[in-house]
Amino acid sequence: MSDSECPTDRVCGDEGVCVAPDDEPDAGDVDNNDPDAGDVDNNDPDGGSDTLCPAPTITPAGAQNDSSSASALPGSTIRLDGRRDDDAVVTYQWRFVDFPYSETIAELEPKLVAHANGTADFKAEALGLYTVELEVKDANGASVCPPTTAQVLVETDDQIYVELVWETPGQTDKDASGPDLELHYKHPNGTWAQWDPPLDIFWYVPTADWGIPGDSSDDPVMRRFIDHGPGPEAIAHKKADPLVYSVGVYSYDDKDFGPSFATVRVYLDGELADEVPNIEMPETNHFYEVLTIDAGQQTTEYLDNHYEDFLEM
Ligand SMILES: [Ca+2]
Ligand SMILES: [Ca+2]
Repeated sequence: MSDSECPTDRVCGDEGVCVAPDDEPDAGDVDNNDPDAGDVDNNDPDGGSDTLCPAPTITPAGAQNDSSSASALPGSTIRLDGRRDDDAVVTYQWRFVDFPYSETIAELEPKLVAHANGTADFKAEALGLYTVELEVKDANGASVCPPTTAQVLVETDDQIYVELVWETPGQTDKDASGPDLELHYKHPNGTWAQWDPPLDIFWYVPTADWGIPGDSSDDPVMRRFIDHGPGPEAIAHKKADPLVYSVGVYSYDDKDFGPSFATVRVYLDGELADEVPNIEMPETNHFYEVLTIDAGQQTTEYLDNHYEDFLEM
């Protein structure tokens, strides 16, 4: 197509579409009508706002998804894809607008690894909603599309799921290896931190054969543990006998950073059932009995017991 094929008041635009002369590309104009820039009220007869400014897709690793929302299990690697169908030279800028505990523990923002081709990935450890925003910019740094978002809800259907996160105000160097807290989950017949019989689940006893012997579907599992903040550590009990289990937090090593402040969340059948925020863990060897979980009643009850010099490990 050429200008002569267009009506008298139109010219042939870059995409072979007749456009008003004013709509010709205008470098640096953010709110532009540049058909190459893929703006939403563009002149692309194919409805180019969809192909040039697509919402990113969000997909747990190993799954299939072509939409901008998904659900995933904790610990999943999440792949974002904002690639465009055209060959315009653009850069892709991603940022989290929301993630679990974002209002209280900023350090829990996952590391988002962006690739030049318009994909990105991150690991979603904590349960909850993650929202990522994508901005596509041209060579001049101008936005070529309105920001778009993608969301993934990290959830589980375990009967009991306990999550521990923590922050340490005295740790000013956020890159340093911060204090090490431990999540504990104890059978009613167990003793804290004893591993024989294995009735307290923590990093040293990450799983045990509870319930029906030889049947692993009713065993508790330490899903994640980590030797520094901010966590999360998590224990999953997919199918629990109708007993009363206890949750504890131990300060294994404060690493001379002073008190840490822990939050414990309890999910029952996938729903947030209880949260104990802002638990002060003053120093190494401090133990806190947080609460009990009645798996028969599906209820929780606070213990709120602090112990100094509790364990000699
Ligand atoms: Ca730990
Ligand atoms: Ca078992």
